[in-house]
Amino acid sequence: MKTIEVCLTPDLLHQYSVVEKVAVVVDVLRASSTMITAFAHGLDRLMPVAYVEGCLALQRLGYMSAGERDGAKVEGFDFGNSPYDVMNGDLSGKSLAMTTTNGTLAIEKAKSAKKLMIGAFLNLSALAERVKELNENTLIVCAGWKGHINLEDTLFAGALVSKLGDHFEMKGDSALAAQLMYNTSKDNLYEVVSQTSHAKRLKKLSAEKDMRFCLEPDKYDVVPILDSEHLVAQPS
Ligand code: 3SL
Repeated sequence: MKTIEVCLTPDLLHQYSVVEKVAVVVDVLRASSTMITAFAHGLDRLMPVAYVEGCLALQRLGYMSAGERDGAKVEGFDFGNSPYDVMNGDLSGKSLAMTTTNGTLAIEKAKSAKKLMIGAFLNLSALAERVKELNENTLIVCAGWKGHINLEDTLFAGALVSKLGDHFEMKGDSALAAQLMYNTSKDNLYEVVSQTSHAKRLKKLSAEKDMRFCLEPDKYDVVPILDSEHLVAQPS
């Protein structure tokens, strides 16, 4: 049986051999949720970029741009890091360059994986099906917050581990901890996530509605996957 592990923050990635694994990168609030929403609304490809300058350079080459610093849209970008921005942004058939504080950095750090996919509650079941089909040792990489763990990504990791429990062997206590946390929170996810430090940051940015949206399970069946430098929508 293949294994499933959880890396609770990209700062711990050196403890896992990501090159030998399928990586699922998650930043529930809000980067991976925004990416999934953009693809669900027709985005053609997305270049994740670690730094603002890289995004602006791609914008000059014709890409649309999206992302945040301190949660706010970066000056000169077309979109912020809200699912509502990209669903109303007519991104159909377009290329998007995106940079966020933790989400795109986590992708950058995990990109040597055998395959890299993007997960969030929004695509939970479709993603679980894809991971099952691939049937490789799998590592869930939580974006966390500036090197620290966060609860919302850990809860998502627990949800995915729960879905894959019969097909993969859980390896390491972080997978077990994530699953236990998810099991005690799943019936009141919004109330639990509302208590997190990032929820409090988002409230200050009036992005509470984003949070509610990002916690909706299985809204979309699209699974973004890294193909060379770009994320593309997984063909079904
Ligand atoms: O850290 C990130 O990558 C962002 O998702 C943070 S925020 O929700 O846009 O503030």
